[in-house]
Amino acid sequence: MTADSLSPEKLLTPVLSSFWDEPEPWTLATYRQNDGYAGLRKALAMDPDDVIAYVKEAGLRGRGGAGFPTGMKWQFIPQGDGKPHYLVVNADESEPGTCKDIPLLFANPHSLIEGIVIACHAIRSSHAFIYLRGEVVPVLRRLHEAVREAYGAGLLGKDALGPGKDLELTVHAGAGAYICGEETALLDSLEGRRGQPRLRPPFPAVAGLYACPTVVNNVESIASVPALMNKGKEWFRSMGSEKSPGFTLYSLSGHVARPGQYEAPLGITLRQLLDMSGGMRPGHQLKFWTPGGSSTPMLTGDHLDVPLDYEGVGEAGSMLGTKALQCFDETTCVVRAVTRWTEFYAHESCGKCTPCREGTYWLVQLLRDIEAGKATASDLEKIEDIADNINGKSFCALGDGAAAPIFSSMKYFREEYEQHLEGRGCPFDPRKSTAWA
Ligand code: L3W
Ligand code: SF4
Repeated sequence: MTADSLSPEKLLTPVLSSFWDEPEPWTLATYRQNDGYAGLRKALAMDPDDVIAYVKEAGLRGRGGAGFPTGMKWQFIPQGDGKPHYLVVNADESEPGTCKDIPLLFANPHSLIEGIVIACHAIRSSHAFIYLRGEVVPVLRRLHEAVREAYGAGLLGKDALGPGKDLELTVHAGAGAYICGEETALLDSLEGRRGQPRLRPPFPAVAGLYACPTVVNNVESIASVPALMNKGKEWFRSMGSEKSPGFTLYSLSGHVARPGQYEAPLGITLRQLLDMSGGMRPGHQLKFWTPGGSSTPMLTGDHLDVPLDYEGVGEAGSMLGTKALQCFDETTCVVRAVTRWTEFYAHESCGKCTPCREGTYWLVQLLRDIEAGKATASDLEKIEDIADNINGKSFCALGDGAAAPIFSSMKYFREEYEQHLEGRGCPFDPRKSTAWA
């Protein structure tokens, strides 16, 4: 049966979110009642290299934005090198619109802890870290509580990975800088320095935390491993597509009738997700959307049937990114949305490289002028030129992410930019329009 022929509800494949509605789903007891730590038992009975091979064969790809194969990343860790190996979980979720890891940690922290123990067994690590976005204090408390429970149950700590094989897990709260979600800036921050990206290569797999081999994985990537180990790679591959298999969390937000987390196979479409979630808010139509946060080029209503996997969205000229589907209807001014996102990138630019530090600042000045009706046609060429000088010429992905909404909005909505020029200002301004009524 193809995904197209299934009813909207049948498309849902709740795994990580399967018991979020139960009372206190975050406790070890509830997790165990729902098959919790069954995958770990299977993994610990296997040779570490076989666990890596199994995850590779299952085809799990990183859920943090880049879709890099998880098993391959684990395999990069050199063995027999005499150095400590580290696992660092990137829980610094801050990409605009992205809101999957925080709810997952809040509702089901043990899926991450179980995944961490499995991954540490696979890469032969005895110390793992969770780098959590610092602002989410309730999640920090819940995570600490879950880690305490896991230590109490012997799932972490002495002999956690077998006789004589201890495992420590440290939870670290960041201080609210978006750039610390970039893996090497995160490592600098974890080491106690100002978080700024490092030159890659060497990749963290070779020289990461304290210059030792380190796997940096997203929360959802690691949390997906226990179910994969427990139910098997064939079960995992029965969902999604050949190159992008498995289930995943899609975060729907914006002008939709029922925003929230929808767990479904990779490769379904926004049309199917909107069918599941009651569509756009009543009486309104989709104007533009992002597949994975604002760093992924925006798409339009013409792209409703693009498969949400790394290939389909790529072919449409965007990236799947974090699967943060922000949906905007016809009442939204695209210039205003892009200006707000660009203000975010300018504020969060770490300042290490000139194209991003200077370019994002000037983009904001020009976009604010356009929004206010103070710009001319030559300013549109200027913003394209500046975005061109940021894209591919910056030190890390934040620069490319800042350029993405400029290029994609100019591609699809150039006319709307033009409508703002030379004293006209925003056509969506409520004082001029009834669009907001
Ligand atoms: C060893 C090699 N390791 C690559 C590893 C690398 C990393 C992973 C992916 O950015 C994207 C970004 C955001 N030997 C390796 C290797 N690796 N080659 O593979 O690397 P990369 O460079 O493709 O991506 P990245 O630097 O991890 C992630 C986009 O995702 N994004 C997500 C943002 C997410 C947040 C958030 O809040 N969660 O900020 C959205 O679009 O723009 O392009 O581990 O080490 N030869
Ligand atoms: Fe810092 Fe921006 Fe350069 Fe990245 S692209 S290193 S965030 S200044």
